[in-house]
Amino acid sequence: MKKALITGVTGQDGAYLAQLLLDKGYEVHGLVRRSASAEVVDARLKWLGISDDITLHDGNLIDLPCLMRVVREVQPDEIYNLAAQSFVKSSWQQPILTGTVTGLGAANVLEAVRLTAPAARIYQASSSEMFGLIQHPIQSEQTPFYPRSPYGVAKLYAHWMTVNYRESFGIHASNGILFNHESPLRGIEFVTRKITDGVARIKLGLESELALGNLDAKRDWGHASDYVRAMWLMLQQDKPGDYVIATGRTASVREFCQLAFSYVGLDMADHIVADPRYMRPAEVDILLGDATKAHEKLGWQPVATLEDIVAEMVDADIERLIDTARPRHRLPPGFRRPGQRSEHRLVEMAGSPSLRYE
Ligand code: NAP
Ligand code: G4F
Repeated sequence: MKKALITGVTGQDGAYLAQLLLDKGYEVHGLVRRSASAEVVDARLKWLGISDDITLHDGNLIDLPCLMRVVREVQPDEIYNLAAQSFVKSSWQQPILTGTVTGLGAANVLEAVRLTAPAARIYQASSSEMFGLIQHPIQSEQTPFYPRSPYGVAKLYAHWMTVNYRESFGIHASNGILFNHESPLRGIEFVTRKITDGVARIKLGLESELALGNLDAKRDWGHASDYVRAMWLMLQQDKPGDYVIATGRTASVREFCQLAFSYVGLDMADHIVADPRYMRPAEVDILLGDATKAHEKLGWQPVATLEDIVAEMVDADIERLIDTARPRHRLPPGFRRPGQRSEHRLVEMAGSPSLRYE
């Protein structure tokens, strides 16, 4: 049985990847950082119904001895480094933390593997945010990088460290340059989930407005479940490499709003308000990926369309909010009734109105 270690297992991609690897028969281990809200830390894993199937290890990406201990104990065949401070807007407020976790943290993972399990294969979660101020209208593995945020700069350091460890030490380390990918498990602070949660609230009469920043920004949006399949495929190759993963279609935040509001029969013009708090000091205006290499070498293709993604996310948010509003006997945090995972998981994943990121 193959063993995989996922850092960032409690995040969107970590949860979908863990599910994929369990389905493939892997023994799945995850690194989890200590939280005072331990009862909600594995909410996404519970939502997918897999929290009991994963071995969780207490640890943090910035603690190299701890990473070495976990890697030595698990001796994984594959390591997926998904952990990061991943919210671009926060990276201007927390540039040093972002550099430490998202940049140096990746170097810690590479170093832990080099010192304790050099035969393990590594996936590094690189990002289309590294293209930033785009140097070519369609971005591929050959397109020069020009990051526009502390997050993008940190990811670029991690990207080149991964290339460097591959070339210096012969480690099987691959970078997945993933364009934006979304799902019902997306964090509430990212624009797509903020929109689908907002649309659901407006549809249910809980709110009337949705405040957003730059509606003209364009992104190449795919589905997280398609993109974690690409991660796995990269580590099944005889030789490591770097791959762009994208759909080849770009759409603006405005178009995403139109799709989401019209899906529930509403007109976005009646509800969207512009709020400068959500503008960024430097913007990535447009991203559009060319995943030809992944199509040809990995045999990877995305399945979900943007319309599919919008529909799934809006439906899930409506379901969560209805479930949250329904009065019932609440169980203590961390507990669930046997065989009744749906009730608890929906409460845990519902966006909190008080939790609003600028
Ligand atoms: P996410 O939902 O924000 O998950 C990030 C994960 O990292 C969470 O499990 C988080 O733990 C963990 N983490 C944060 N700081 C940590 C630390 N110091 N030590 C250990 N774990 C830590 O992100 P995602 O959307 O799944 O993305 C996965 C990876 O792909 C990230 O590296 C992201 O930057 C990259 N990426 C994402 C996209 C996208 O569109 N989603 C595109 C390109 C690249 P907590 O649960 O405790 O917060
Ligand atoms: O959803 P976003 O916050 O994602 P962003 O910045 O593109 O980053 C995501 O994708 C990267 C891959 O390219 C990942 F590496 C990264 O970890 C993350 O997953 O913002 C998307 C766009 C931006 O242009 C932003 O300015 O939406 C625009 N936007 C407009 N109004 C907003 C809002 N973004 C947020 N979060 N909130 C708004 O109210």
